Amino acid sequence: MSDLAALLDAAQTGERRPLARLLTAIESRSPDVRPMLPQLFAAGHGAHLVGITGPPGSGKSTLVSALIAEFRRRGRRVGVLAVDPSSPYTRGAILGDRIRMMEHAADRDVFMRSMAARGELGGLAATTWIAAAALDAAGYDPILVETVGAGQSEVEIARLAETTVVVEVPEMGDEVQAIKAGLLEVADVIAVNKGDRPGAPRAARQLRAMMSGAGGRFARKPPPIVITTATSGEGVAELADAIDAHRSTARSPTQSRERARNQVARALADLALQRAASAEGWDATLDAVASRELDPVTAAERLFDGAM
Ligand SMILES: Nc1nc2c(ncn2[C@@H]2O[C@H](COP(=O)(O)OP(=O)(O)OP(=O)(O)O)[C@@H](O)[C@H]2O)c(=O)[nH]1
Ligand SMILES: [Mg+2]
Repeated sequence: MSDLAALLDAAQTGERRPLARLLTAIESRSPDVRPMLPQLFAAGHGAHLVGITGPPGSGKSTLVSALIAEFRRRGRRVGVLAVDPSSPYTRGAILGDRIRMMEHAADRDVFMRSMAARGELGGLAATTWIAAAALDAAGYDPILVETVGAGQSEVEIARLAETTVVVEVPEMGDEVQAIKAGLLEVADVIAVNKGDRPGAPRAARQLRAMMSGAGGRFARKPPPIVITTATSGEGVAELADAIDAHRSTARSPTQSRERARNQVARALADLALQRAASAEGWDATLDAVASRELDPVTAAERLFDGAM
């Protein structure tokens, strides 16, 4: 990874290959990346980082593709990261995404990248964050991050995004409803996709009632709900408007600080674990906890304080 500045300059003009190599280094957690981080973050232009999440098959990739088209019409250069925490080995979903977004493959002002899971969840969130920083430094804005599935990692990645779009579909079974509740808490904008289905307006009304219910768990201002049909593009301009409108809210001092806190907390947890795991006494400590001679909290305290 010779010259980061030259690489970023080239990327600004639509030269995607060096940027693709940088993302490979980030994804594989190359030791070359760490020394670049200060320069990478300093080179950022302040791109809007948008998370797109929701139940499997709700149309996230189709919607991302439609959003790319909409933002391109608005003269923006668009970066896309498709993150798949659930399947480190099978790349089926990601291949599907590639095909779905293929219509933008020839556009030099669109950069798309699939990121597969490597290692633990927290690591994936951190890697995604650095990849987004690289796209920001390369002049893409907005950066759309699609996460597949519905679990802990989605919520974690959503917490790093400035604006989180949760994609729902009408006529969901109870099972999906349960997943939904957790995701709705992180929603800044809700897209009720598959708007061509008859249940869409009703689903939107139900969600609205649920989100604005007095004394409910959603104490904050309810997010806007937009009905979209990703396959035809209907409602996608409104969705892009809602995303753009949320940008300034996301950048209030309180929210910026909250995000900074999450990023630093994540990095700190990774660092503590990394240091402790390479310290002397790690194996002995694990053995002591396994044999119940030591409780895990005391063990962690001792490792953190370097006392093992
Ligand atoms: N009728 C209808 N079908 C849609 C719409 N949007 C997406 N689909 C279809 O829904 C299916 C799933 O779409 P994807 O975009 O792959 O959904 P996804 O949420 O990215 O799926 P995963 O990444 O696997 O979780 C595809 O067959 C799409 O063509 C829509 O607005 N209306
Ligand atoms: Mg998808």
